[in-house]
Amino acid sequence: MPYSADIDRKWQKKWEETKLYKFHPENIDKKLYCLEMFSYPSGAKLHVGHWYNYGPSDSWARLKRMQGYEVFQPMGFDAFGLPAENYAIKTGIHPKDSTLQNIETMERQLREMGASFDWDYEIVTCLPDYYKWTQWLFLKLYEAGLAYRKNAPVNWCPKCQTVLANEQVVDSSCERCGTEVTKKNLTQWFFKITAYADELIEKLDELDWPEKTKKIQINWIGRSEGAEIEFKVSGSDQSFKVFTTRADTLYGVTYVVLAPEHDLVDVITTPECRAKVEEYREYAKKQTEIERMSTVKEKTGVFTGAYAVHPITGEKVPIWIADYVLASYGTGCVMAVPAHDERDYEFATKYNLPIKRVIKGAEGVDDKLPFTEYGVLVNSEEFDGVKSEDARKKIVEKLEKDGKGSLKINYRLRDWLVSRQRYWGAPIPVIHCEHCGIVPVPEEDLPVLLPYNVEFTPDGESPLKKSQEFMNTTCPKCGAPAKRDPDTLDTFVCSSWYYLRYPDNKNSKEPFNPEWINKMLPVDKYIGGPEHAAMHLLYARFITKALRDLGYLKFDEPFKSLTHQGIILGPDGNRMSKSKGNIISPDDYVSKYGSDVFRLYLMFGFNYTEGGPWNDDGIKAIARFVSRVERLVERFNEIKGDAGRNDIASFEKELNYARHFAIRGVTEDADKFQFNTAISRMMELVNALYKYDSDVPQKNLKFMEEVIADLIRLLAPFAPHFAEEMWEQLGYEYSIFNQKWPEWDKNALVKDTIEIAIQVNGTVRSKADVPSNADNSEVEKIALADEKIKPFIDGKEIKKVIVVKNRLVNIVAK
Ligand code: ANZ
Ligand code: ZN
Repeated sequence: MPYSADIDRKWQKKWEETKLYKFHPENIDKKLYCLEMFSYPSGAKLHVGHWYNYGPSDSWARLKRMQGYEVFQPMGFDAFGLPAENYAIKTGIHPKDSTLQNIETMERQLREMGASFDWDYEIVTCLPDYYKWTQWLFLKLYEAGLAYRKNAPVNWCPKCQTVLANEQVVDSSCERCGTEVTKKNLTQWFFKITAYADELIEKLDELDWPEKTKKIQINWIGRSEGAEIEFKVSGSDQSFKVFTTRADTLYGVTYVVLAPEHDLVDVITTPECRAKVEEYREYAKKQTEIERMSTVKEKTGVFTGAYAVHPITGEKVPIWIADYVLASYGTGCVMAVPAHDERDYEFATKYNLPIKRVIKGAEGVDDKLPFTEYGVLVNSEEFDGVKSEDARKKIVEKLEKDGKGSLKINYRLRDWLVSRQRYWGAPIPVIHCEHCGIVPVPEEDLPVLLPYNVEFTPDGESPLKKSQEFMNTTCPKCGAPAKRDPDTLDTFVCSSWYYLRYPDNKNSKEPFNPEWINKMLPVDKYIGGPEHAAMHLLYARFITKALRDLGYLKFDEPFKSLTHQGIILGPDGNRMSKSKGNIISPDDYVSKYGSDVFRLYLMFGFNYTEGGPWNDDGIKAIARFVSRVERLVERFNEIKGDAGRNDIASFEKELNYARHFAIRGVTEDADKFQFNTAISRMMELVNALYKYDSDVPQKNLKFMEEVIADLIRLLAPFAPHFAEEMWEQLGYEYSIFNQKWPEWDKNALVKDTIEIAIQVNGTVRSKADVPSNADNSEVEKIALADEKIKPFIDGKEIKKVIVVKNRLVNIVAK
């Protein structure tokens, strides 16, 4: 029976009946935690992306299983969040109903894909037995001062009617729906991820992660070393601090700039300037932060009428407001040095502000600008020969003595905004009491259940606010009537700790047993999309560190090793989408060729970490390869009773070489997720077996059987159903996945002869096979006796013969 989807079903059934993928906790010393980012339960069928995420990574896990690891490979669903809620708004189907329905469908399809997940460890984040512990996590962070509430201008998506974390704003638009994001002042909950900024950078060094991802995290955190310098407001007792990375340019300051939103603006603006300042503040409010940071946008600003006093020279410099200074970075104030900063230069030329050059050879600024009396050239006077960096230090030291400045490190990273004004999420487990303020829900009262009957059409308010039943409660502290928090948690909170729950998913007393979890984690291999570089991966790292500091975990990092898969694009090179009509459905291929052919093709036709535009040119070649293996097994079953030989002759040696070459190649390449070359090695081995079959009339059948068995073992992780079937047809015991992964024999890979080049005076004139164990004088003899070089040395004197072992012989003749 040729391989088909029927064979897939046969083995899936058997695997399930025999619990083949069961994780055995007693083998903890050999555990390998292989985790694929869990899925979002969407209603549609599994698409190529799902297959590409989960197929090859499953093959990797199967490889590890055969190599003797006790693989823990769980799967679950990231089930709260906007898509289900938006779908519900559109269709009227409750998010809980649609989500649970989708999970059922998806789970079935994942099983049909033949992925070796141990479903006993499944988690679903929207179910109370999970989100109870998401709420627990919130309370622990709250107790530790790592969760706090504050009023702040936040990113607001007018379409989704909810706040967004900075990370969820892409090109000033909502990551989910593309609507332009605005700012809104709201009281929100934050997690203090900034407390871990330094460690989040430093510990990256220890991780086996793609360099690009590390860089994204470093840039996102944006550590910046500089100084805070105090300026007094002239004629008042007010003062403000600026953040600068270039204290060495302090003598070049000719004006200062406050962010338009800065509190001091109201206080210092003079009556004559007030109207203009107010008007400008209104204008600035409408700009997004990204627009304001843009280098191409023309700089604008207005004068406040007030002056600041230069902390060293005592000179008066005008105070402006301008939108290129952000309220949320540093101190929200900048000392402007137009001679050495592009933005300041552009601004100063536009508004006719003075420019003082204090550093020689600075780029981008006219070199002929005069030095004024306060302009200090960094390599002159007291700064004679001092490098810019040292000048920075010297100036800060000088300021420090007078209490006017100090070193300061700033971060771009902001605290993580976790509250959402949406329905489909874990309720925030606090109670607001008129008398006691914010009171955490006692742990024994968790979970705070998300009510089912709620009007969730978004109107900017939290939907839960409309549910009296939910909102009204009593204060756990004083017993007075009190209100629940109407907000829900960002879904990234659910996914920031799920890897800790899997190995202990049924624990009803605690989120996980710490002793057990400290044995099971960190995750040995994490596989998922590169789009999670700045959000999920940063949040998960932060939560791990916070729980470590709270005494629950003994490790610093959740994911030791990380691999990103690429993306399969539509045949037109665009992302697959319904609107572009370029979606490729795996189902058609799977029903035509069987899931293993489809899976093999995904690994063979693409470079796993890169992906690329879909094309199915190669899928026929893969189908042919599979049927070639099938025929080989059939053929062997036909001839296995024949009289054979027992000795090892040269053709056996050749086949043995191909066998061990394939074992080494597949083992090494697949381990690095280089599946395409691994599959090529197996194809070569199949060719070698065919050649052996046709060239050698009287075969060593025992040997041939060994090679075929090794081929099927090699194939098993990549074509699991098919390999299981072939294994059975060869008459072996179930299951191939309990077989040991073959090892390669170094000696079989030593070729008897090696081809070397023969040069005369540096030009290659011939090639020759020499015994691989020949010494230099033997090789020299063979080279000199070579017929093809005769014409080039005849009549000449051999001056010298140079032998480069295993590579070439150069004859110097004159
Ligand atoms: C004077 C100066 C002179 C600066 C010079 C730069 C070059 P990073 O590296 O990103 O930390 N700055 C500080 N706070 C700002 C804010 N809230 N909005 C906009 N710009 C701000 O950048 C630090 C530099 O960005 C600081 O150093 C400051 O300008 C500006 F030749 O101070 B500098
Ligand atoms: Zn109270």
